[in-house]
Amino acid sequence: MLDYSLLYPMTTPTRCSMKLDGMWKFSLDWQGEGEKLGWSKGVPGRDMIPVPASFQDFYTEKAIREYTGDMWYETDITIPVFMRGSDVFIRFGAATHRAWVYLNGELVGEHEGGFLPFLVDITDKAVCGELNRLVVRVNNELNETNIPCGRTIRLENGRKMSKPYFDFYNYSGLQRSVHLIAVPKNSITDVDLSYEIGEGEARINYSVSQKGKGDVSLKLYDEDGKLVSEAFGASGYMCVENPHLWRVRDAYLYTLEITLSNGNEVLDMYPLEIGIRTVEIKGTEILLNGSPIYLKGFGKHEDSDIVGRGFNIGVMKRDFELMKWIGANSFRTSHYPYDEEIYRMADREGFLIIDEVPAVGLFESLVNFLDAGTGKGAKSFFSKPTTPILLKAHLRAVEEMIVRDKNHPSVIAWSLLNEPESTDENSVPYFTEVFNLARALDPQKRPRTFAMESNSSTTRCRCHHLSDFISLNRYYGWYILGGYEITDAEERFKKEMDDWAALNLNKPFVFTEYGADTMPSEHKLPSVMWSQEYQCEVLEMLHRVFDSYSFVKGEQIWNFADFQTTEGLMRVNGNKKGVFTRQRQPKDAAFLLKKRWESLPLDYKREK
Ligand code: GCB
Repeated sequence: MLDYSLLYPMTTPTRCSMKLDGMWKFSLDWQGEGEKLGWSKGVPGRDMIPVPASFQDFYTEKAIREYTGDMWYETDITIPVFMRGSDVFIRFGAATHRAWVYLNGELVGEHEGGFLPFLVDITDKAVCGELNRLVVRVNNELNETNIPCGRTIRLENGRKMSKPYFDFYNYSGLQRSVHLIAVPKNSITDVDLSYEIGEGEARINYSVSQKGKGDVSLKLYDEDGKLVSEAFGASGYMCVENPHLWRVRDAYLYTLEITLSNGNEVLDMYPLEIGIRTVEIKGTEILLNGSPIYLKGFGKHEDSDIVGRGFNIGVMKRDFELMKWIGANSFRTSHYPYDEEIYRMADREGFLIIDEVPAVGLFESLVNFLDAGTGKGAKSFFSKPTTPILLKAHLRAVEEMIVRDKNHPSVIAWSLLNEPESTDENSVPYFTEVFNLARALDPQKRPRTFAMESNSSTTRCRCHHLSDFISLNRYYGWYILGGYEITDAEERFKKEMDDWAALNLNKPFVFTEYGADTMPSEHKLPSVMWSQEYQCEVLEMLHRVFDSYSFVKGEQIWNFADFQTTEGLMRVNGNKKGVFTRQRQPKDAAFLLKKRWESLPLDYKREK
């Protein structure tokens, strides 16, 4: 179990949270000698870099952009005297892919996994009232014992290079905010919430975890700041009369104020924005508050010019405005959990999230997206000697993701893998552990799924029985029978859907990927692949098929925007399947989707 709290960092009457973002000293460790040379006490050179950001796209030298290995960050922080007597932590929003943290030259913490937060306890090491030197060694090498999977090779010139088993650039560094936080000795560490909605009333079941002593009490305020319910004790329930439910694109957020006190003394206070809603799967329906919904939206990436995968609040705002404009209601955090701000915004805007753990590349292939279409399987990815270590990292990431995100009303499902090699018997015990852990950790028992590539067909996939709804990534008309063969692609696609229908799984299906690479510069009549016209034709063909199967309950196109990948023959300065360009301007397909999505009701394909 996690030994630290993942509550979102906030300043409250009892807590203090300070962002350490800004320019940090930065040095690449070309020889891998930083540790030996004592860089943990101070990073050499004069270069500085913004935090949060990926380090790669600032520089003009290719060897720096492609750098693989250790990189060192340093900042000096004054820890205020008023933090004395509190528990003091450094909280990293993420460090990609692993990090060692030093305070005043001493190793104070380490973490593996590049897309989830971790806390480093510096209570006994921090010198309050003085400057403290914070140094972080970050390593961005890919391997098969951590997620996402890949390899690190050595070029003839001795330099290392990343070979991802996935289709996005290996952006890395301190890509999310870093906070200095002070928390009282007796503190609230976590809260579990689940909802039951009845006639004119909702029940909020809760369970608060704490460190140290103190009595728990809870107050629930509506959006006008009116107290609507109260409860006492570390676990129990609260009732809300005539609740204002959290709905799709019509969010309503209550504030749950959790207090830890000793008589009249408030020991800790933490406010959490919550939405009252339920999610469940019934037959082939996805139900939100008991009513059927149809998902319209995107697979996305955290990816933009200059800062790469670094969190950019302006880009986030633009993305949400575009998603509203186009009539989307949902997205998948392909292929890793995103920055926490994005979930907070989705909570406020009423978007639905399929939250994905960074388990991508669990298929030994550098061109997964190509092999997927050939029907050729990999070589039993889940029976390697390293598999148990990989599984441990995977389970840990599932735990960190669920602990971090379980209270967001926007999160309606967990995606536990993307396009894994699920055709081998050895995948079954591995997947079973991952799926069981997600069920055990989630107080709301949200639906679980994994995104399946084409090899994972009706006859070959060994694991789809574990999914509460089936997520298909399908590229008919692109990797499979593209161009003039598109008519055959449609027939082949219908044949596959008929095969799924014949299995009678009685589960909803969601297309978590479909699309076509498209150069915004290209127009052609009649169409050719890569032209804007062709992207629209592929979508029309695919939508026709989606529309003719009643158990298809969602479509999330690949991708929201063009994004950076490793360079190669199949990629023109990145993946161009965006509906928007990387600069967030529409391609023609955006207008086609807007017309379709604005016309599809939320309960599209509701069963009578
Ligand atoms: C996929 C992958 C995604 C790729 C996409 C593509 O199946 O899940 O990461 O970017 O295909 O465009 O090939």
